Amino acid sequence: MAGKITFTMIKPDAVKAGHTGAILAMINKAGFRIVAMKKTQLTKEKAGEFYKVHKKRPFYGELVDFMTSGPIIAAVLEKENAVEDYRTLIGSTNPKEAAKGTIRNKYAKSIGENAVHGADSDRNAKKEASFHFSAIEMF
Ligand code: 3AN
Repeated sequence: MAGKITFTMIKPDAVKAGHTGAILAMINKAGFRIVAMKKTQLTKEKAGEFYKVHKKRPFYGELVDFMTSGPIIAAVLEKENAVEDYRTLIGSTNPKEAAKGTIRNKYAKSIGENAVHGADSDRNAKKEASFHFSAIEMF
């Protein structure tokens, strides 16, 4: 059975461009409940750890630099079928391929600066949520 929790970040490009409110409104409108949320800035160490699955990829350095370049919004979201439904709401990694009306279609600039992160599995959603939030910060 699909889980009810996913994890997202509004990335530095979208926060800097002032899209936080519009993106949160899309998240709410799509039926997600905010379980936890904070504005924070990742250190190189934290970003490196978060994206360690991509360590061997050519864009890893660029990804860590970008994700630490400014504040982000980290949030845990709840809904039936959360991971899959949120991936649908955000659209493809490459904004040129993201379906019309998705968050990345509206707000992403490029494959690297793509406005939002969404967990890709129930397991990673749980891992990523507890990477950013302690149990007493989730409601
Ligand atoms: P998604 O965020 O859609 O799950 P992943 O997990 O393949 O995509 O990639 C994680 C992040 O790495 C992306 N959100 C993006 O910022 C960055 N990224 C992925 N592919 C590239 C690429 N070809 N060039 C630069 N950055 C990339």
